[in-house]
Amino acid sequence: MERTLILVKPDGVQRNLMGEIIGRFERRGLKLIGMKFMQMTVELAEQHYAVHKERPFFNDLVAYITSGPIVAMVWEGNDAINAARATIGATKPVDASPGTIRGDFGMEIGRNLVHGSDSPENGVKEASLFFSEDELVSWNRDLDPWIVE
Ligand code: DAT
Ligand code: MG
Repeated sequence: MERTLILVKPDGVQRNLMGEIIGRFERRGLKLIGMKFMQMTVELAEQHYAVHKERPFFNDLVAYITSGPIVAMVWEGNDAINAARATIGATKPVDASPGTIRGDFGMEIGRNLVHGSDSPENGVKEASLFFSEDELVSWNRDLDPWIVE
């Protein structure tokens, strides 16, 4: 079972797209195991985006992600990483297919609405940056046999 950290970024919150974005993961069949509404500190943002530290856009990225509240979530499922990234769409919203979150709502890479982990290892690592293990909920979803064979 994989875990992915999903963030509704500050533009998603400000544009009243929280429910729309969360609903897409929910309807897809991923299972929510953790959620919080919060504002990221610069310190957390620098940790979360540490791999991009040397990139020219790093400071803008940190300023954007800390500019307002976000929704941080952990979703679980078989192939959760690929399922979530397909639902999110390409990094550059103009390249993202219609039907994806970025393809339906985004115009620019610096306002691309949502984050999703890019590997199972990073899913676990990123989830633990935002959530302690006791903030994650293990629960049975009665619908599961209709989603997971
Ligand atoms: P993703 O968010 O699709 O996983 P990423 O991990 O490569 O993309 O980059 C993290 C974020 O950094 C991305 O959502 C937007 C920003 N970013 C990436 N490449 C960029 C670029 N060339 N110019 C500006 N911002 C960029
Ligand atoms: Mg990434």
